[in-house]
Amino acid sequence: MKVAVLCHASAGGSGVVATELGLMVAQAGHEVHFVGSAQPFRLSGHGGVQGPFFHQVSGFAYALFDQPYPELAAANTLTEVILEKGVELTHAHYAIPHATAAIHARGITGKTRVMTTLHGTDVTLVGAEPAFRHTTRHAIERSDHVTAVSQFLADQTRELFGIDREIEVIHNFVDAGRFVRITDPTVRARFAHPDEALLVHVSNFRPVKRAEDVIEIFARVASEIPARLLMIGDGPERPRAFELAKTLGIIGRTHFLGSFPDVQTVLGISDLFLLPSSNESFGLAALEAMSCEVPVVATRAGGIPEVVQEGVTGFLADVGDVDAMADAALRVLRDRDLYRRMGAAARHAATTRFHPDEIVPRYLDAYARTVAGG
Ligand code: GMT
Repeated sequence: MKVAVLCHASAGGSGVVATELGLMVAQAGHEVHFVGSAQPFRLSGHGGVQGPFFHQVSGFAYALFDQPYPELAAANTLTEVILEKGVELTHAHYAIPHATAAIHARGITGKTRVMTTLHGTDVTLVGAEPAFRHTTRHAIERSDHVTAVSQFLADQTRELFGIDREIEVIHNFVDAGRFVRITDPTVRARFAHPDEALLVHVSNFRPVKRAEDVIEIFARVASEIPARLLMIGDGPERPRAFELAKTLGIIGRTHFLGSFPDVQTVLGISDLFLLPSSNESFGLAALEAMSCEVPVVATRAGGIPEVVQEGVTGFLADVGDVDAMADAALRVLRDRDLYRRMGAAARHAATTRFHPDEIVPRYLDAYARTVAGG
C-alpha cells in the first residue's frame, strides 16, 4: 500500500504517534510518504532509498496574503505526492489542518482515501473554538474513516460536534523494545544519588499540562524524602514553573533539561512520572514511562484512566489536587513492594494492551478497509 502521512512536526504526542506508526508501517513493507512543513522530530535519522520518504510543503509569500495559508500549501504538496507516487491512502493526524488539507487533495485528485486520527487538542481545544467549529466538523464528517486515541475522545467528539458517525477507538502504543528500564547505575548517577527518589515530567509545557502543579507536588514530596525532579520539554509555561521552583526553594533539586527526542534515556532511570494535566485525551508520555517500569501519578482527566489503571499502574486524583497527588507519590516511593508491583504492572500493560504488535495491525486493518471503501 502507498500511504501519505500528515502530522505536526513539533514535539508533541500526535507527531510522535504519527512518526512511530509511519516507521512501523514502512517496516511492514508499505511505502510511506510524510508530507509536512518540517520533518517530524522523531523521523530524523530514519528514511533513505527504501523510505519512509519526507516531502517538504513549499510555502509562498506574497504581499497581498496576510497569512501563509499552510492548509492550501499542504493540500498542494499532498496533491503532487498523490499524483506522482500513486498514494492510495492519506492518514491525517489532526482534524484541522491536516484532514482538511487531505480532503482538499482528495477532491483535486479524485484518487486518495482519507483516514483521520483525532488526538485531542484538535477537538477539545482548537476544534471547539467557534473560529474552527464548522471546518473541524466538516473534516471529521468527510473523512473516509475516523479513529480516536481513546474512548473518551471518541465520545467527546460526537458530543461536542453533534456527530453520529463511527469513530473507531485505537489506543496509542509504545515501542517497548526502546522504552525500557536502564539498570546501569552510572546513568542514573548523573541525575540523582542512589538514596534519592527521581521524579520526572515530560510535556510541551502548555497550560493544559499544569506544569506548576508538578512543582507543587514535587515540593511536598521533597519536604518528606530525599528527591530530585527532571522536567523534560519546553513551552510557554516553563518559565513560570521555573520561577515557582525557585520560590518554593527546590530549584537546586529540579532540573529543567529542555526538549530532546530520546526521552527513554531519562524515563528509563526514573522512579515516578507526574502528569497533573487538566485534560489529556490519552497521555502518551505516561505510557512511555510505564514501558520503562515507571508508575504514574496523574489526574483522572479525559482518557488518562484508559491508560493508567488506578491502584495498579499508578494513582489518579482530581485536577488541581496537588496534596492528593503528593500523598500518592509518597505512598509509591516509600513502599518498595508497591513500587515494584506497580512498575511491573505498568510494563505489563505497555507490553500487552499498548504494544505495537497489538495496535499497528489494527491501523493496517483500518487502512485496508478504508482503501477498500468499507
Ligand atoms: O499533549 C499535547 O499537548 C500534545 C498533543 C498533540 O496533539 O500532539 O497531544 C495529544 O495527542 C497525544 C497523542 O495522541 C495524546 O497522548 C495527548 O493526550 C493529547 N493531548 C491532549 O489531549 C492535551
